[in-house]
Amino acid sequence: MSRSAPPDPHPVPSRPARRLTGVQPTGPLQLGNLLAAIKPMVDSQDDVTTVALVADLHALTVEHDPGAQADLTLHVAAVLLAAGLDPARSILAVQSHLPEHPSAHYLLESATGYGEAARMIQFREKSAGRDSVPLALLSYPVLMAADILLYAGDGQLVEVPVGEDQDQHLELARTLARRLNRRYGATLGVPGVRPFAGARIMDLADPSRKMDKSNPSPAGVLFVLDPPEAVRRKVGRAVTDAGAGVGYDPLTRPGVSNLLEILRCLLGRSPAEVATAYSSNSRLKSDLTEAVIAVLQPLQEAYREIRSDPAELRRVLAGGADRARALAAPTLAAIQDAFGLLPPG
Ligand code: AQP
Repeated sequence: MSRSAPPDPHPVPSRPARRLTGVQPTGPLQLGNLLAAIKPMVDSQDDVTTVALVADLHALTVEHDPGAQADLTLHVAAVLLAAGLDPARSILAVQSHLPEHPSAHYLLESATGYGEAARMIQFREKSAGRDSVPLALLSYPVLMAADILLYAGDGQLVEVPVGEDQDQHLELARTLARRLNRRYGATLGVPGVRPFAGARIMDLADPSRKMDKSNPSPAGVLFVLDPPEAVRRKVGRAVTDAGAGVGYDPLTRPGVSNLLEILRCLLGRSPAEVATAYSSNSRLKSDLTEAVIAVLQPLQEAYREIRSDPAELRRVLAGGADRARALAAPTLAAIQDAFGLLPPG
């Protein structure tokens, strides 16, 4: 007789109800951010409640320039809007404008074990061999859990556009919700948390590493504000691999496969399908250049217009913070109540 598994007390609902996208203002945004995180978010804003956070608190886990931080935050917000995020349909807010985030972070930290945080694979990898490790590097997954629970603490399924390397961090949000319920009698819903990994765009000059906005050698990084000449130069010099013709195989031909991957994201087709249209790398590069420029030019025009009216941008962000707070504040109040804190007033 087969024994069936006990039913999951917190089954994951099948339809995503919210999408939470955080973009860190750690540098000028690049094509990987746009194609894998921002575009899917913009395209789905009619289907799911979309919360886009300029994750400036997360940006502090790496060295940063205080003199440039506020402008980078405005840059990220303006790119999101220029890419089509509609502040009337979606919520766009700056993480540090919402004291709910650090408040929830601290409370969740007090329910997280040191060993539990230190065992996270990302922490072990990022801290390995360093003399000095900021405490924030240890605790940022708890801040991520706070971000998630604040918008999904009613048990909704929330989608977070991160790669599988973040699975452990996403699961932490569920673990902490369960723990707060069990240990402190909270009544948080345990959210379903689903990563959605879009394409992974690699560096044009070194296709073994991810395209990255804070790469100190940006020759292989296509920034969303790059002018057409820069796009032509960077794509023209992109590393391709030895081998006849154009074929898609990320393992043996990472350079050309990356170019196909970018082109298929821009055209909405499969990389193999795109590959069949080309017999030479130079044709592929020139079509890719034009496709990138065609996507970036209208975005850059919209971006310039948005940045030309700083007061309006600040007004949009203030409105977004109000709307974000309406979702986040009740969850924070429930967590504070579970910890037995005296309510104000
Ligand atoms: N190369 C990439 N390919 C696909 N997706 C990418 N993302 C970033 N780079 C690529 C996705 O963009 C979203 C926002 O990223 P982030 O700003 O939160 O942090 P990140 O992943 O660390 O981005 P960068 O550009 O690589 O910047 P830094 O320099 O800060 O490390 C995320 O959904 C991310 O997966």
